[in-house]
Parts: sequence; C-alpha cells; structure tokens
Amino acid sequence: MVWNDIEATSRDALTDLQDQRVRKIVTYVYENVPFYRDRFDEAGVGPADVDGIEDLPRLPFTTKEDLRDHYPDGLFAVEHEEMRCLHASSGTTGKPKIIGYTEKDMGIWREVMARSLDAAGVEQGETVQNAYGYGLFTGGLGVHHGCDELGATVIPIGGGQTKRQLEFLHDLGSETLTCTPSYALYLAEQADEMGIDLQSLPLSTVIFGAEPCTDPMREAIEDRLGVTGVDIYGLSEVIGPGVSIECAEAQDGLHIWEDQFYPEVIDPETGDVLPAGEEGELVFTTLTKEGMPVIRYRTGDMTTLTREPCDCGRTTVRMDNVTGRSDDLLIVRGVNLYPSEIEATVLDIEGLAPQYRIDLYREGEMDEIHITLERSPTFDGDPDDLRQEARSRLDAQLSFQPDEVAVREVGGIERQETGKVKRVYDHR
Ligand code: DLL
Repeated sequence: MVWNDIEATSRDALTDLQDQRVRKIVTYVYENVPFYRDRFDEAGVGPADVDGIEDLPRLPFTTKEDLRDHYPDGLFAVEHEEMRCLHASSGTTGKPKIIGYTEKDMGIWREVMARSLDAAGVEQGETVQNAYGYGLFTGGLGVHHGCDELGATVIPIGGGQTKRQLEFLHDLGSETLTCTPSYALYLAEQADEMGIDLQSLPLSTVIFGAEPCTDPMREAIEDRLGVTGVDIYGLSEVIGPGVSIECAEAQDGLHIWEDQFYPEVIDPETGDVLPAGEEGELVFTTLTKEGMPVIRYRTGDMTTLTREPCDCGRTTVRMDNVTGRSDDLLIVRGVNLYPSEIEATVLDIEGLAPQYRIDLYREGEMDEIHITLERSPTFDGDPDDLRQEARSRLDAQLSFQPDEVAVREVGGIERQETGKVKRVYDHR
C-alpha cells in the first residue's frame, strides 16, 4: 500500500513524467528568474538544449553561496504577494537562506510529507508527537503539514520542554515521535532519570532526521525507546523534511520522491555525474515547484543512490542515509576523515554511550585532534580499557591516531535540548 500510486509506478512512466517536468521547469526558470537566465546564457545553454533528465548535466550547478549572494529573494520566481509562507535556513556563517512557498508549493510539501509519514507506518487517526522545532526551521511545520494532510492527530510540542515531552508521551499515548536522533537519545536518558519506562508506552515509531544518525545511534534509539527508527531527510532549499524517507517495512535506504525532486550524485571535485552505487555529493532539481525552484542544487550531503527494487513495493530511487557532508571533511595531518566515520567506529564499542565530540586545535604548524567519548551507564569496568579499544579500532579501521582520546563519566558530554546537535568544535 502506498499513499500515492506514483510511488510504485514503472520506471518508464516515471522517466516520461520527469522528462516532461524538467523541460517545463527549465523553461519556467529561464523566463522568470534572471539569475538562472544569466547563468544559462553564460554557460551557452538554454531551454532548447534540455529535452529531458538526460540533458540536465548540461546545465550549471546552483550552490548555497548563490542563495546567500542573492539574499533575500534573488532566486524567487514569483512576486512576494504570491508567496504563502517564507522559511529560513541558517548556516553557521553569513546570511540565512530564505525559502518561499506558493500555495502550490505548500500543496507539494503537504503531499510529500503525507507520503513520508505513510511510508513510516503512520496511519490516519494516530497521534504524532512532533518535537521538531517550529518557526523558521522547516522541521516542525513540515511534519505538521504532513500530519494534517494524512489525517493524523499532531501534538505541536516543538523542541525542548523535555519533562513535558515525557509526560505527554505517557499521558497522551502517541504512537509516533518525530525529532532529531540526538534528541531521541536525550529523551531516553531523561526518562531513565525520571523512572519512566519508555518501552511500556504505546510509542512504536521514531521518525528522526535533520542531522546524521549512524547505525550505532539508530540501534541505541530503537533499543532504548522500544521503537522502529525511520530516517527522514530533507533540506529547506528543496522543500524541507519530506524529500526522502525510509519505509518502515525494509528500513533499507531512503525513498526519494523523485517525481518531485530529481536527484543526481556527483563527484564533488570534478562535478561529474556518478553512476548508481558510487558515493558522491547529492544534487537536486525541483521538478514542479513554483515559488523558488532550484536547478541542480548542490546539497553538500554525501550519499549513494540505488535503483534496486525495495521489498515495500515502491519503485523510487533510494539514497543511503547521509552520514557526512562534503564540507564536514576533516583533513588531519594528511588523513581525510568524516566525523561520521569516527562516530561509527568508536560508538560500536560496548560500554560507550552514543555521545561524542571532536575538538580541533592548532599547535604551531600542526593540527591536533582530540576525541571525547562517554561511558554508558551500564559499564562498570575500567574507562582506560574503553580508551585503548577506541584507539586501536580507529587505527585498525581508519589508519587514524588521534592526539588525545578521553572517556568521560555518564553525562560528561554536554547535551543539547533544541536545534541540531554540534559534534565538531574547530578551535583553529
Ligand atoms: O533539516 C529539514 C528536515 C527537518 C529534515 C526535519 C528532516 C527532519 P535544513 O535545516 O535546511 O532542513 O537542513 C538541511 O540537514 O542538507 C543535511 O545536511 C541535514 N539533514 C537533514 N536530514 C538529514 C538526515 C532540515 N536524515 C540539512 N540525515 C541537510 C543526515 C540530514 N542529515
């Protein structure tokens, strides 16, 4: 069962639809957004050169810098009064990216979020406790719109208020919780402290996203909350949450709603399109959006695509869960590392809590990297054994020797109640 038949349509039918839509959107942006017209003209390409998705690589990329350089509305394709809602995605530096949605775009968002919730197993009439932040961040309202479209009962609690979250999970009996993976773990810890047994609640699903979640973290969420964990992905520039999601049946890659958002994976260095199965940077073209379509938008997120059929019956392309961004890459004394690789290697160690932080310093000419871990509440051995084990796994699996590895007591790594978790602190 799928929410919309398009999710399980034949590859040929989907490609036909994508070809039609891409022709239309390329003409639309050329006629309505001077930024795209200038870019295409500079590259010597135009709508006449694009007959379908196969021709997309002829068009130039759009980047986060382009959005910032044309702040606030230089990529809008309609007048302000036609926008029904504006969101903003704040980066770590500079101006936020402003995203506008017309009435039609709001409909697309509702639809893809309803499909996503349905794929995660949420049914009409069920209750969803939505602990993503409301406001300019697209998480809270995105999930809210989807619940509305699906006919689920949404509790718009937003981020934080941990005690109230736990009370509500108990008293209102939500079947689904939506929040970041780090917050799901924080809730589990606080429940332990308050003596609440999360396993005994009706809660059966956590839909986590907005930040990376490696396998050890997912296992910790599933075990400690007694749920199925479903990974949802999205970014404001494309729509918000609801670009892709795992299905609860297979939990094996995230189904991209590719009738709306056409994905490519490229080599981040050369910009060449990579075949399915090879890891690279994810790029999206929105096929139907009206207010602020994006063409070949570089997300910075690293993933792999697969077109193998999924057990759930959906035929859409799937992406691997995103565990790193191309700009997260740490280059430490000539070794290239993603924080997620460090995380996946060390958090697999029995006795460590699913918490960590990485600090980078510069000593003279040399970079130094310090890794801080935390023992799990059930570990009663010598923390030095955990430290040694972490060192030897990092060396064996990543050929990496950090300058310092510390293992703190339970709660020794600071927790964050709202927003996206920060793991890497660069003091250089
Ligand atoms: O984080 C939208 C969202 C809200 C997705 C709630 C899922 C749930 P932005 O604030 O614009 O939008 O941030 C987008 O967050 O490019 C990724 O780097 C990261 N991200 C989002 N979902 C995931 C995920 C929302 N499931 C940026 N796994 C993206 C890993 C994710 N990273």
